[in-house]
Amino acid sequence: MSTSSDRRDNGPGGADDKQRQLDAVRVDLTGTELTTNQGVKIDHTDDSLTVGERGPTLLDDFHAREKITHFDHERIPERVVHARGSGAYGYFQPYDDWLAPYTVAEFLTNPSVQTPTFVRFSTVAGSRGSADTVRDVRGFATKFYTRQGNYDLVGNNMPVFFIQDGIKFPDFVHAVKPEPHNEIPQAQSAHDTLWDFVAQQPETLHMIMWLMSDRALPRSFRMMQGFGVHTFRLVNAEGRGTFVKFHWKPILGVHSLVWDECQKIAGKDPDFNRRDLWESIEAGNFPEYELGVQLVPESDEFAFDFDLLDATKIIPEEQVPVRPVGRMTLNHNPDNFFAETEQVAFHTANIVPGIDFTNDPLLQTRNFSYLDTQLIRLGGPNFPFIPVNQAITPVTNNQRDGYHQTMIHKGRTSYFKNTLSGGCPALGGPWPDVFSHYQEKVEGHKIRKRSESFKDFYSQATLFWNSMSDPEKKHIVAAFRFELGHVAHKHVRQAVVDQLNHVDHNLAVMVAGGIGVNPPEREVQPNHGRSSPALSQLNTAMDSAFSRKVAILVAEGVDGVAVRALVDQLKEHGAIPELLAPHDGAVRTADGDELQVDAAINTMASVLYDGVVVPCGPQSVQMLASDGYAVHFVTEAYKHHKAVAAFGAGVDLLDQPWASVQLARDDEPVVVDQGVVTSAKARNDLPAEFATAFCDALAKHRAWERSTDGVPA
Ligand code: HDE
Repeated sequence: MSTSSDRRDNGPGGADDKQRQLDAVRVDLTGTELTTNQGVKIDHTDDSLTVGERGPTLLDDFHAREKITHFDHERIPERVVHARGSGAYGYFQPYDDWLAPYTVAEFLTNPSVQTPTFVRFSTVAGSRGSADTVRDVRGFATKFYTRQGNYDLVGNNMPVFFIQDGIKFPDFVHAVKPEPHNEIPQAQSAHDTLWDFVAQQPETLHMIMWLMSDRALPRSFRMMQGFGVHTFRLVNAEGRGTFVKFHWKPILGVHSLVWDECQKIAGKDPDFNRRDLWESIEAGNFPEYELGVQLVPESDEFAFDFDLLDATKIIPEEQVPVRPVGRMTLNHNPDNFFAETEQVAFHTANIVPGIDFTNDPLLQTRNFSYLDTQLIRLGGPNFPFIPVNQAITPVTNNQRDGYHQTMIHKGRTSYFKNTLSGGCPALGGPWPDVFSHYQEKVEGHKIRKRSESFKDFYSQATLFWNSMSDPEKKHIVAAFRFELGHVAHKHVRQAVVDQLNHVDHNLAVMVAGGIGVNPPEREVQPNHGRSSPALSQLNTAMDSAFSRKVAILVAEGVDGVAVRALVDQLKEHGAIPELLAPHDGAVRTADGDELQVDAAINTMASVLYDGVVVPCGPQSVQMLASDGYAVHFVTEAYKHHKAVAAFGAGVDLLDQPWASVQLARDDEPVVVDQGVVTSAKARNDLPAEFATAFCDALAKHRAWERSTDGVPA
């Protein structure tokens, strides 16, 4: 478990600077006695002060009034978007100084500096209490507590956005949120208003392709990418700018759940992603992400067939490679959800010397919105001094007073220029010690007009579609059919299909086939045929079973010798095995000893694991075969293309009419077919290759080649 006392301490100017600062406000009530908010000790908090035993409660009861009043005011408004989130502290460290010619931002260029960070991951549409595994974009917001002040990279797990100009944001959000008359549906995009908006606003289509893809269903916050989305600017010591796109790449690769699984997890464990983040950090399996940048010299501003300022476009990685800058490790859970994760306030305009904005109209609106939103959410202008938001650098200015002021500024001046306080706080300088806005030359007329260079809505939606593997395409078509199948208005379904026909004719026809509308007769324009392999999740890292959860189903008479060996081998590969049985407690093995169980099968579900193993033991397998939860567990894992394994008599449980894989028979030591690993051996004869082959299947995440359409869900 990581606690404030056991984390690494690398002295001032390092990864723990923020934790040291927070230590000053952390409160531990162990060994204390109950007091009021005024510090008065009390000996009774269960009964109000009344007149007689059955009489009215008295106003004199200051303790009851204080307690109830505080309770009445415990809630603050949830975020208007990204209300549901989970956070963690960590640090970022650059690999080397190769970015130094491009930016004066020290945290990106000084490899000896570990910059503390706080990251909040979120869904977008749902309320604070909604489920984690909904189809949605995920927020990936990082606060860097740098030695030059706070820098916030407020990104998402998708590299583009729904709209090009922030003025449309309220319309988009109103359309995707629960409908206003009945507040249905919660945290779902599958409803009329969102798709009505999409059909009327074709600029949404590229992002909609991402939203219908597996990217919208992350297996874990530890297994998803992050993107700054906008083109930002790096600025070097000479004041020269370079366009930049920021990318986070998870070291564990980018992996997703399947839709059927997501819907079930939403009931079985609505905190699935939050729990995974929390437990991984507690277990020391620290999430890690590599920060990379795509750089474009200002002279190439117009070298692309799209506008760099258009947030509905990516720069394909094959065109401009993502160059690694450094790594972020998340190693510390918050102590208090409200104080830290709920009160953290991100703002796109929190930038430091060496980083600057561009004129992306979406970014420009965000630079207004985030400060504004914190004022209502956190109740006044002093939110930067809430501990999680506080910079690790001194904050010295003449801003004063306001709700919840906690500092006591001494002296009689709070204005600039003064002579009475020696002119302090004084102006700093020169650049790059102080922030200085990038000197971009801008001229023009005041107009309300979208640039012509923003008007290609379809090419990159097509690029995304073309870049998908067959299973990914299949998932996208199924997603469109599910979503539009929940749209009551036929004309809206038709209008979306007609829009999809601009992306790809076959896609539109396939979607139309599932939702009872007319397939478009002919293509609007031929598919350009270009693709970007980096967009497919099939090209992600698939080399490790690290932190994958494995259920081993056991019952009385199980082969304890092999199970114990397997547990050790799985742990050596970094996987997390858990023993599930028809009942909690312990089971007696074939050898008569006891095996402790982690949970009863019917309190868990296959959807909460990455893989499942059915061990030998004829009696054990017979019991599992007659337990509907156990049979369903294995069937469902198979259906969801997960790593499935069995040995000895356990193989019988996989011998089902719907299972179209080859299973180990007679004396075969290990057979691997479509992510299903079986062995006819048991006890001490079970070869070590069994665990290795199973972990390879886990590392591949899913066996998409397995056909599972006919398997019961
Ligand atoms: Fe946000 N967004 N956003 N957004 N956004 C908020 O700020 C907004 C956009 C993103 O974990 C709000 O503190 C506007 C793009 C994340 O606390 C609000 C526009 C991207 C988070 C807001 C956008 C994001 C937010 C709500 C269009 C990806 C959660 C609460 C111009 C690059 C941060 C809050 C956290 C939160 C406004 C578009 C990401 C209202 C007006 C594009 C990750 O200020």
